[in-house]
Amino acid sequence: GTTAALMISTTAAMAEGETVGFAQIGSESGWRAAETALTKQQAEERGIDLRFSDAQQKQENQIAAIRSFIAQGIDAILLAPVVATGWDSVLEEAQEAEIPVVLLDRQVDSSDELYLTAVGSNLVHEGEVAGEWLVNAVGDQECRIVELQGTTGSTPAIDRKTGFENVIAGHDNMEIVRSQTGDFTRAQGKEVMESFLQAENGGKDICALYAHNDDMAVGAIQAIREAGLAPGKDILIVSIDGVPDIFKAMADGEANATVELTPNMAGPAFDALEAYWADGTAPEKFIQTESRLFTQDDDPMGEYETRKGLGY
Ligand code: GZL
Repeated sequence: GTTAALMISTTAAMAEGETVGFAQIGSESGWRAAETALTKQQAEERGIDLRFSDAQQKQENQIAAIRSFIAQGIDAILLAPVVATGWDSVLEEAQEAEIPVVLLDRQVDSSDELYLTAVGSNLVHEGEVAGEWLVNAVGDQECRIVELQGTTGSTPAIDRKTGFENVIAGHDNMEIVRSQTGDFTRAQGKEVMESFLQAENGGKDICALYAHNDDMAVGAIQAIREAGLAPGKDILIVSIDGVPDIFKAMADGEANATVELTPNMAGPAFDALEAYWADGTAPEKFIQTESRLFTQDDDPMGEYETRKGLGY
């Protein structure tokens, strides 16, 4: 009725004119670029003035950006923390300044008293979904697995490793024989995969690659092709994010599975902030987004067409 409509418009109006600082990690992956694009779009739609900082994947730059936002006296801070440790003091400074902080897509090891809420996926579950797919794909064959880890010390790298290992632990025919960080980028994913291929009989001894994100998988696919092997066939490929290019690779038979991570973390974050600004509502400390498995059976070309251009 009218009252409800009035309430909604009032709440939405509460966001009008608010200023939010976004301490973003960088643009290391297609997924990260999409998260940034969607955050800017959401701010625009809600009449929020967004101040944006790209830290080039350096924690010290994120901390400096937060201090600058505090000095500007803004109304809230969004932080995608590049690594889990080292945030206590700057989060305490934001708390002293009474500026709410919302974490996006990664976690921190600081007390949850130091931030309003965190919006993200269940990172351990993503690793488990990836592991379960590979267990089903491999059956009881021997499978030597190589792993491209995300950024060292980041919660996705830690938790996606844990989840995957939990699942394959019960299968003696499956073993991770090499594991190294590719820092979530295509370039480093390719470079590290080249070293894995050389170390593993030109890749002939590798059954599967588990990459903590699609961008490293796409880089690795190029390395596998250049080594004269068929990615997606000679070496199975499973990764996480659901960016357009992994669906393109699936459509070409060069990748096998991905676990989707929504790039829209800002929607739930701004909803929580609008409620908090309106009447001090304190949200749950963790707002979990969905994770869905996609394989070559899920119309990858259609998924590619749907996703490309969405800011990736
Ligand atoms: C995961 C997110 C990761 C993405 C990568 O929540 O932090 O960071 O999976 C990105 O693509 O680099």
